[in-house]
Amino acid sequence: MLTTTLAVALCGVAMGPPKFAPDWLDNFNDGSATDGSPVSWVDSPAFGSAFEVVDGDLVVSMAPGASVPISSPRVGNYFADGASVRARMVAVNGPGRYTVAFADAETGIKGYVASFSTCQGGRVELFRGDVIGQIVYLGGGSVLWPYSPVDGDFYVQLDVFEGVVSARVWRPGEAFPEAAISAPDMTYPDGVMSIAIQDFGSGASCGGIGGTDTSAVVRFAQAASNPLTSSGRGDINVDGQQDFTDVLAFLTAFADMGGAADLAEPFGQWDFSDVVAFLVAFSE
Ligand SMILES: [Ca+2]
Ligand SMILES: [Ca+2]
Ligand SMILES: [Ca+2]
Repeated sequence: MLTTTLAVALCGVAMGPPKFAPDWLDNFNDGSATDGSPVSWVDSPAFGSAFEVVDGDLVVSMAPGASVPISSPRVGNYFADGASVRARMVAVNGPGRYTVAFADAETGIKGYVASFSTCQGGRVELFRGDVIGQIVYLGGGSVLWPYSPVDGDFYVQLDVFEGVVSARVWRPGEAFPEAAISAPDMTYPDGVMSIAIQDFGSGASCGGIGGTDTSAVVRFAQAASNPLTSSGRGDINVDGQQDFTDVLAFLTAFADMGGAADLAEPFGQWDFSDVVAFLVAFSE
């Protein structure tokens, strides 16, 4: 009887419909971006790219001698019907543009780009690419923060679903924001996720000391076939996921009176309001 039940159960598992789940999240903690675990990062067909994993983060930099000051590694996992793509990163040696994109697998151009740049103290923009050299501007705006992208970690997210494309940017510790820019556009519903950074060279238009050494430190990147709506506030150990290791990390930081656990006023004090803030964030 038990054997029969087990056999039926196993049979049910084996014969169930295949569940294709292209969703992925790579936090680079395994030290490699090209090992297929969980995904493999490759060069964009459109731009040069230079990237390596350093201390559990993906460092994206300019390829030496790049004719176009853009570097764009990507993941070939294909999304057929929209995607939500996100990265948490740090801008290094701006001025520049730091983006996540969703574009076709063949050219790497046809699709959308959500950009955060050092212009105007932090500017969010949304673009559509059609062919090389032809970029359609879908919208932009300054971020109402008292800082620029060069001051620390930020999240940038692009959503492409059901004829609407949107971009948003927020900081660790902040609630998941409304889209900063939304545009009706249904030109490219499918594609793959990429990260792209652009060096602004002299930086004349956007401030900064120039040079061509812009890079981005990417804490994690992910792509999902449904909209990503969590803020990541409960992700204390910055691996892109909220799980029990974050609870342990919070408790450890709380006991040590570390900044990672000082989540609520009064700052500089570790009390029950910090615990409540963590639990609220963790339940998102
Ligand atoms: Ca890996
Ligand atoms: Ca985590
Ligand atoms: Ca506190």
